[in-house]
Amino acid sequence: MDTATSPKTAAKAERYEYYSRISAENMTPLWEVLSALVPPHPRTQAKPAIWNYRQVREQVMEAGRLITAEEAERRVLILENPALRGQSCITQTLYAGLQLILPGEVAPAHRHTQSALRLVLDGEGAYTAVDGERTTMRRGDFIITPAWTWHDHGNEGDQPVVWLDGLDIPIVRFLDAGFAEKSEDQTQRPLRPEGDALARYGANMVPLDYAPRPTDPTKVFVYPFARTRESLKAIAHGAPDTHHGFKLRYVNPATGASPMPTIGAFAQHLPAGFQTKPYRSTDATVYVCLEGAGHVKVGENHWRFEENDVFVVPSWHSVEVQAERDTILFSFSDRPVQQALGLWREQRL
Ligand code: GTQ
Repeated sequence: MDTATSPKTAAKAERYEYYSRISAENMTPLWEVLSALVPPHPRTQAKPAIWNYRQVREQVMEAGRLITAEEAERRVLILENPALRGQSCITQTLYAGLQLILPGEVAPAHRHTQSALRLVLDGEGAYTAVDGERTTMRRGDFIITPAWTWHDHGNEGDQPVVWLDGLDIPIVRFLDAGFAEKSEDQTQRPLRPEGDALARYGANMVPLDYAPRPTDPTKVFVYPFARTRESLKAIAHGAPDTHHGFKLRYVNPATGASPMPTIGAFAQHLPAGFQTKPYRSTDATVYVCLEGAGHVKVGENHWRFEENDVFVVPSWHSVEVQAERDTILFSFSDRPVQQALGLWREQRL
């Protein structure tokens, strides 16, 4: 039979002719896209990826010879998911980048509705200031810049300092809710001495009249690595969780909620030789190795990682980690958003 005139082909031709007519009215048939719109399980476009710090460090330093922090406003190399190039994101919902600040430089004060986290990776002597309080940036420190808080960074030491930025830029862009402004002052005048917020809100106590609303940003904006590390080591007795090792979640100590409404953050200790069982969850997660080294399997990808390497586990991709040595991993994801919306799922495989 001549296929060009078969009833099936004729019906298709009629449909396509119909699609092109309704397209003129900005309409399109659901039945052609339904299974993609309502998939049986997440089918992310994002791909697993790793950035080896040793390989990219020199390129980060090269940026320091090409542009000043002041001219750039923020001198950052964005880590783009290889399947989402040009979109400035490491997962569908999160942005990550490596920020460099050289001795004597300042990254001028600004604020925006995007929330940010910093994870200090390399070098000493930099500070970041959040709403009038400075904090010295030490390796492994987890520092946050809640939405709409003024922040500037500076380096008063003698070494280049690099940290990982994590922001909810894609979420805020998706919602078309982004605002930003630059301060008239390059650097904020300190309003309180360093350590004030941690002493007031981060020592299992709060000021007498402190009654935060659920949407108020956390007052604690630095989680020093020394404390995190001490906690991770102190809980490393008995059997580690089969899928996570010894893993803790960062919280706003006043509320128990995630430090930022859009980004959840975690730290985990995997004892030398430990191997996690495969695990997956709907929150695509960015991992950073703070201590140790090992191998990670993400979906079908196998990589070796060492200190300061960054890898991304897309939504619903299984992850397995094997620690060569005592290993500490930091990670962050959009989990609080998914949990607030009742969407978050996980599976121990
Ligand atoms: O340090 O304020 O990586 O505003 C991207 C946007 C860092 C920052 C980024 C920002 C910042």
